[in-house]
Amino acid sequence: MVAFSGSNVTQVSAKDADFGENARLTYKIERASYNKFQINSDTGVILVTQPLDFDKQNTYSLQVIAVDNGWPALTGSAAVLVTVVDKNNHPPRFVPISQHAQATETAKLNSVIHTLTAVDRDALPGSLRYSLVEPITAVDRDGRDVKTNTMFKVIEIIRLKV
Ligand SMILES: [Ca+2]
Ligand SMILES: [Ca+2]
Repeated sequence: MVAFSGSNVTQVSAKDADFGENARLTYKIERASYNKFQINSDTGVILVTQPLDFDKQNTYSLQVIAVDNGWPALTGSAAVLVTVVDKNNHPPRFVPISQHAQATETAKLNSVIHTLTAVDRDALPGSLRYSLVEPITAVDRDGRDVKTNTMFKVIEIIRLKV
């Protein structure tokens, strides 16, 4: 999950068996990792204050306390474990993005000429699917674009010669 600043995560509440000011509670985060969360001191609503990224860290442990307004003030505490839910927020990437493969002109049909690997921080290894994007373009040995029709003509000429 990528949660944006201000998103509600959860709400904690505490009970106080006293009355009046002795039961009026203020909520605080006593201990948290990375300062990514804030608690509304009156309501106990916990907010995300910085973006979360499952692929970097997928759980956060918070220690929250409720303090009453009595004298002396008394506190109660609770642990809140925040689990980040993954979203597909990273595109697949080829490394490097430009690659070179060689194939001999006598390469047999279906022989392997190159293996590409892409990485995606959301995906499990081996779970990506690959496909060629049409049109596939070609250049001749002088660097000129080869049109499909031209290619057919060349093949026809060779056949005629044979
Ligand atoms: Ca992805
Ligand atoms: Ca993700």
